[in-house]
Amino acid sequence: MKVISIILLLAGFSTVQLFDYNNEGNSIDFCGPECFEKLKPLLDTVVALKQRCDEYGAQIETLNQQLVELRGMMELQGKDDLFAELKSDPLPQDTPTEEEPTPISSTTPTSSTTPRCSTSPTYASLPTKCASYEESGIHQIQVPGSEPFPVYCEMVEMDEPAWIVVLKRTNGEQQDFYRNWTSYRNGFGDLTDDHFLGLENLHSLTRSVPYELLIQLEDFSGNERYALYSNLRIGNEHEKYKLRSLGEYSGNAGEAMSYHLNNEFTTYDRDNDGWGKGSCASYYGGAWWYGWDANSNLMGRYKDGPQNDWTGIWWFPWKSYTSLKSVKMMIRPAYYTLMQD
Ligand SMILES: [Ca+2]
Repeated sequence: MKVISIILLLAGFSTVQLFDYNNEGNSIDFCGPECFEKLKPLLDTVVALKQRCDEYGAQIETLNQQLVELRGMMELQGKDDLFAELKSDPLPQDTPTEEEPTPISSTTPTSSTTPRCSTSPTYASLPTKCASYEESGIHQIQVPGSEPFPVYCEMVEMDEPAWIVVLKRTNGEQQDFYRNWTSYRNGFGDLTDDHFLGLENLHSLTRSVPYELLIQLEDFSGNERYALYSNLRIGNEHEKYKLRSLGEYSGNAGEAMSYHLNNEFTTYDRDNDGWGKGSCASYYGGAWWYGWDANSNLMGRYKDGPQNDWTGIWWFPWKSYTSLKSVKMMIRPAYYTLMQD
């Protein structure tokens, strides 16, 4: 096979050598000065094209740098907006209110604290999240498009936004968690004690903005673990409150939720699990996003000690089926963690 090599030398390509190769691989003269004169216009064109390519390359590099800078500005701007929204009462002013603003009744649970920017909470001024409150306690929040509802806001770190407590299990004295679909849809329990916020509220909250999920676990020896998920999302009732998203896991409890991802919620009277021969809710004594099996069971029956019983409250990667003493599931908008990255 013949190969033609063109070597462009210094001084404006004043000297050009063209070579060919014989069958033994040795180079031989192929084109002399006369040939060069004929090929020079072609070579000039090649040189001009090369210069234009270099210019385009420089322009592309410049545009890439500008793109990187713009992306950085957009990210900073986005974080500034999120931070401002996080620090303020966020209900849009154009949120429709069919009724005159109505003060929360005196029978509604309240705490000793009030929102920073509100002296008389009304439907039109209710915060959408616990971050607007500065102390732990029961507060009213409202998601645009939904009725207000009370939640327990918990400050885990004093310099961080509070969390909404979704599930709290600390004892077996007051609340039975082996409940039906309606009960889990609407929520139950005492917000200051063991309770579940309700699947409908959980859906309303997590559909509005990205929420992170913090799960705290404690065994009967006082050891504590946690699991943090970056993006929790729960489907609506038509979707049987499917566990639609978890995001990324971090923590020291072990990862025990991803098994349940995309599973629908199951109670003893609504079998939506993947086990064809029975109900996981009945088998595990609780309610959860069961699949064919389970890898966690935080709504199981409360046990008075560290029993090896799969109907209890357990987190398999940490303690297998051994019952836990207390568990909490809490959520808050993922803004804060995003701003720390
Ligand atoms: Ca089943």
